[in-house]
Amino acid sequence: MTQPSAAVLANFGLAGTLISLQPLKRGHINETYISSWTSSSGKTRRYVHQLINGAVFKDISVVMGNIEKITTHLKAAGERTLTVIPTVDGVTSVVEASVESNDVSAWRTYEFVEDTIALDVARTVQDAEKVAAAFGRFDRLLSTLDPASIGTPIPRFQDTLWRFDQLGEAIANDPAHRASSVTDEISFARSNFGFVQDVVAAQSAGDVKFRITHADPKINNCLLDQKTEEVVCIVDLDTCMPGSILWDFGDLARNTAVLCPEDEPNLSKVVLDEKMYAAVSRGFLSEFGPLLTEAERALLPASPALLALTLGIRFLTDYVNGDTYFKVSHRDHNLQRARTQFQLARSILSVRGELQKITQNA
Ligand code: GN1
Ligand code: MG
Repeated sequence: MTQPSAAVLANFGLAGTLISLQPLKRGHINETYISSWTSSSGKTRRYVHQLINGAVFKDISVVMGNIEKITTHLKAAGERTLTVIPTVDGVTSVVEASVESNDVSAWRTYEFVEDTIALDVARTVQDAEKVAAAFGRFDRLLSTLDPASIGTPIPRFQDTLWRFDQLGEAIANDPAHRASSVTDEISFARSNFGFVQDVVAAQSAGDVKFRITHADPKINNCLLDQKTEEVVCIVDLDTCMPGSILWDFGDLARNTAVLCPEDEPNLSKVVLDEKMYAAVSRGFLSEFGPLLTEAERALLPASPALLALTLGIRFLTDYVNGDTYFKVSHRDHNLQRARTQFQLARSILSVRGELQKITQNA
């Protein structure tokens, strides 16, 4: 881990004396630290410092430009959101000089959102409905911002057909000599190519709008008030980009309607919970329903399997590539994550008809 140096921190001109700097172990891409500062009157203020991973986010100015536009827009709508702390020179990030790579990684600072919790797994249907409504609301509020004004921080991010190509390339190059050990997983991915083609074709044929999406609507990217457990705000705005609403609904359902973590090793636990899925549908549609086109509404139930497959393929590709993209905590971590997502896709596809009915009735 690279922690922000005193020189990096000084750029943000934070008032008071630094009393602690702690890593926050969350997320697979960026590095996050929390700093505490006391003023002479004894008041403490906290900040979040994140090293934006330049290997993943090739153009940090796109990421930060999007975040400025989106947070300004949300604040104008009276919504709580993240607050970026600019540097004393008025820019929003500071290049990390010690990272040995051609990619430029950079630090940014946010105000710490105090007195909140984040859930990794929904405990109740109320949790799932509330979080889904918060993401639906986020997407709805951003529907009044021109999608053309928002950049694409990671090109082809949720382009599942392209993700298949990436997997094929990884297998052909096989840099870590792992491809022959994952033939079952590769076969599973490929056996779903037809399903993916059908959903992609239906999206292109139908009236699926170009919209601003969050593109990483994980349950723990929704902060809840520590006491009341009401939604406070949506965080992790790095992947916000123009795209399809199916990405957000699908990813939300894929992670919020499942009662185990994303790297659950016991695959018998990896199932889509229909009650949770119904709650996700109700919550999301309570906010975003009126904005959906008929084609979007009809395609929503296919999106959780699509997003589970996409993420599974991404984890598997990274495993074959030797773990160069996602952080891992053990050798087979990406493989385990891929298996979990594939098991989830299997579970979702086996109840596709049910999901159609549930979403229709939500
Ligand atoms: C990554 O780093 P984190 O946890 O916010 C990834 C998402 C995946 C997620 C899976 C930029 O997000 O796409 O859905 O892991 N972010 C990027 O947990 O690739
Ligand atoms: Mg993220």
